[in-house]
Amino acid sequence: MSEANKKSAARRSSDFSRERRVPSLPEQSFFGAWFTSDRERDSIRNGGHSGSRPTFCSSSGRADPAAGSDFSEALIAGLSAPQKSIPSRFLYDAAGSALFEKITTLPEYYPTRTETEILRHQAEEIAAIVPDGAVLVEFGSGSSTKTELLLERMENLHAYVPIDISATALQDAKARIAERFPALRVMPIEADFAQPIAIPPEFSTRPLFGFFPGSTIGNLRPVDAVALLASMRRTLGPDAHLIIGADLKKNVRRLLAAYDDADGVTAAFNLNLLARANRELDANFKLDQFKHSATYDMRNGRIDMHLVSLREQWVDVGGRRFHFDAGEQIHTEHSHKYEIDGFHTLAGEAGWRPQVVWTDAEHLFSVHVLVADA
Ligand code: AVJ
Repeated sequence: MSEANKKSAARRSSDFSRERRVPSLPEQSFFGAWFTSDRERDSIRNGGHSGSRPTFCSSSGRADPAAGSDFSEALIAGLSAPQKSIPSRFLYDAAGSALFEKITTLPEYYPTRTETEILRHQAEEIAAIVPDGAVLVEFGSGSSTKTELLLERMENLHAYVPIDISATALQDAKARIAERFPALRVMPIEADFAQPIAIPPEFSTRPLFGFFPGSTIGNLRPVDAVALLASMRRTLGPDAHLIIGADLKKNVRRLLAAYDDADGVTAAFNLNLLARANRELDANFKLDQFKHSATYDMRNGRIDMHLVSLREQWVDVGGRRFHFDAGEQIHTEHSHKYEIDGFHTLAGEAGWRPQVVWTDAEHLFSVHVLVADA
């Protein structure tokens, strides 16, 4: 059987199928960047709060404390452009994060549930790939809920390094994980994972495993996704692995339902951007004069979320007036969907090689193990 046929046979054959595996690389990492940031007793604060900010949010779904300061600037810039837009990272203030949590429990929103199922089913196999003494580094760890499924099986892990922009999320996660896994070192890093991160040198000589679940990678345009994956590869060093979740292409009706649920939770999540502008920036959006819309862009393989103006209107934001035509749209989020091969191509452009990929029985979602190219 050709390699391609073997692959498609594996894809058809069974639930949670393993699709491809290449031999593992040596286990030592030789990451050379020395850790120089300030170091606190149980958390490291590491860059990320200055300079340009990314156009996406952390997978934690937590509020980004630094985001409020540039919300005004980003909103005014976004509403001034011919095609109006608001960067998706602003979806996650406290109210938005709570709404996102609610989305993850909706019957229509399959990604969280399906990825969790895949991780639960494959935890043993994932743990078998991770050698004794390795360090697990999670990008945008949030509450670290999915991580516990892996930690349960990784008995000889040296340390867990959760990276998140929210200090509170890190503290809560650390406390819970330290209690549940008393032998495990937990060394949180408070940082924006979109920025380069320095792994403490005491860990950087060990086998490093990145973990980036949630299909957050899908919120980036492909060029930005490649840049982030390349940056993670630099953070983790030459012999690293990366365990990453990517949402798959599927029936369009199913995709649209996931982003426009019957209870209107996703609509509320999207409209919260305008409510947030009213709360924080002295804006006067009338929430009943805009509606949520989710469409699937076939050519780019992505869901686009918009807020649509229901009539011609003017809105004040921080002392400026913005005009909206009836039917005019504000773009608020991309959520890219991949084929397995397409995702491998993307990872390859960032210097990662596929080692193994798992999907669920319905082929809704994929979890990949990637290995850094030499
Ligand atoms: C958690 C950012 C990956 O794109 O599916 C959910 C965000 N947006 N419903 C996604 C989201 C609308 C979610 N991510």
